[in-house]
Amino acid sequence: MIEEIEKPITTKEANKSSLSLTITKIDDGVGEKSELEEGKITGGNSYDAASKPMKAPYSKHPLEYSWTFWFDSPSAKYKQAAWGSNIRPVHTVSSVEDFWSVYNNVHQPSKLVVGADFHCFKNKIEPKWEDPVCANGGKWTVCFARGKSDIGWLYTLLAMIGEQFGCGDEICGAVVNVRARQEKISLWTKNAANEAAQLIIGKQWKEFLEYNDAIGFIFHEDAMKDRVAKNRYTV
Ligand code: MGP
Repeated sequence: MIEEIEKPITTKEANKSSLSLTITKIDDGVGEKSELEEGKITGGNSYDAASKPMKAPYSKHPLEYSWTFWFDSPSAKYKQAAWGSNIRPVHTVSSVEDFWSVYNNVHQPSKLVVGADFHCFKNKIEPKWEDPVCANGGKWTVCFARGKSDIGWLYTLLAMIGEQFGCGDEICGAVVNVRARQEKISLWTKNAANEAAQLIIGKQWKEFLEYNDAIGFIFHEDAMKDRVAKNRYTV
């Protein structure tokens, strides 16, 4: 038997139906055994495989897009001359079930080593300014104290893969940067000049995260020229 259940994230999240995802639990057949022990009539020899009830075929719940997780190891990074030469794709997920199996088996940001960058981008988009899809884009950034971004990271992932953003096609992906004093989550988008789309995404993201401070949007083309680029939009 296949039973659909809602995976609880936190008690608070129970009210956030927009961020909940469905996972599938497969009955292991123990329930059938106990029913037989209670003496229910099964239509003949209960050990006859042919008389067993048919099991529904198991199918995963596909995501709108496939998503690739990338990791940038800090230990190797600081030995490299070229930025990004050590960013590696680690997993690609295409279903709700795949997402949870990866999420449940990788460290949350609070457990990552200082200097780590962990990315989740639409498949085939590299988490770099140089990627053709990102080249004219930009990013919104939210900041958390060290060890405090785990829930924000999860809510960001769920909002992205669950297609919760009004202009979902604009989204490239998200990255969490773990630094000594803070953890930053950035949401990368495609067309930085499309102010209306960016403002919709920025406002929605703050709502999903219940983040009350102002957040800023930086154009990648500005970041390429200036290490401390100015925000072009603020919400
Ligand atoms: P950052 O990692 O976005 O900022 O960029 P952060 O986290 O404030 O800095 P950090 O020192 O704590 O990591 C830092 C620098 O990395 C930039 O100024 C660039 O030199 C380089 N860099 C960052 N990104 C995202 C890119 C990129 O996509 N392409 C290239 N070529 N360099 C990048």
